[in-house]
Amino acid sequence: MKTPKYLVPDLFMADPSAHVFNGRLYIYPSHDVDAGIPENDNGDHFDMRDYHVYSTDDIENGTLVDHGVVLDVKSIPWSGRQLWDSDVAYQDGKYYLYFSLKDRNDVFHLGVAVSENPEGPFTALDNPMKGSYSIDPCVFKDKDGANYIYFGGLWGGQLQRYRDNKAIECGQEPTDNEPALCPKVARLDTSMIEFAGEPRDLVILDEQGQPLKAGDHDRRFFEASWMHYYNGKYYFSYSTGNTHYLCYAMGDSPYGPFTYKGVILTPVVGWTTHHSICEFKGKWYLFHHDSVPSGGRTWLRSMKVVELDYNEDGTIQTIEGK
Ligand code: FUB
Repeated sequence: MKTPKYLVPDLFMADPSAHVFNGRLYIYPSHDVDAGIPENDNGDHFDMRDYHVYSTDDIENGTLVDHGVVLDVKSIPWSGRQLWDSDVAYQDGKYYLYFSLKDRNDVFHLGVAVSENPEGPFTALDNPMKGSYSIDPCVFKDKDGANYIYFGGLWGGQLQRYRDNKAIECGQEPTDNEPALCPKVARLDTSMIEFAGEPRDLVILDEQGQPLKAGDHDRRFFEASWMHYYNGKYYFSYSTGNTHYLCYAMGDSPYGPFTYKGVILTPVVGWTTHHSICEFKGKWYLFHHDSVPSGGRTWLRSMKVVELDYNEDGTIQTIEGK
């Protein structure tokens, strides 16, 4: 499948996180709504209220099953507003849905909801993950079975309000010549609902081995973390936010450091770009979204899929977003 294909253009599903469970492909998107909220840098126009789950046994030509609403914001005990990006992991007979949500003080945290089935429904825990902040969780299971959670997002995602995992008085991005703010990574403990230790910075280096600078807007991390493993290497991929690229960096450990390698997807129609990368039936796919079906309304996005190609040296071939 070399041409990107929309998955459910009539319903606005964004931020797709794809995984294979029991030989079937599952997609966990955000569910965009037209809340009538004007667009701003805080992302208030992304006022999502529930999640659906999709699954298929043939992503190229098969039917995509909509498993319906699997978690509603009203059923989350600590909810304020805005159910943003999520991801799902499996461990010991249970499926854990990690999600981004603001509490009643308008502070983003990561929440967890649990199910016995990959298609849900999911039941949310009473409280957010202890010590969690910001948005866009992604969970990666390493070869040894350990699970790692990656998270963070700038601007509306509130990452600039923290340093060393603590809230600061005046949340600001570093100046252009300082190192960029890093995405966070923590190993999950065996309960799957807590960090095993303090989240660490996931450092992205340039070709000289120096951390990317905050002013390097075409390459520095903004949001939408994803981790995958291919041919002996760890790939951390992410969005550059205000410059709208999906980029990637390669490393030798789930903690990094990672070295910036290039662009996976050039800017799409719509402000945000977001993705996941998943192998299914021997092919690698990029799941992403754009705002073409909604006529360019940035807050009404539609998920897409396209095959991903690697070069012999392990680098990824760039896909055109428009
Ligand atoms: O869907 C809301 C936010 O937009 C996500 O959490 C970000 O990654 C961006 O896609």
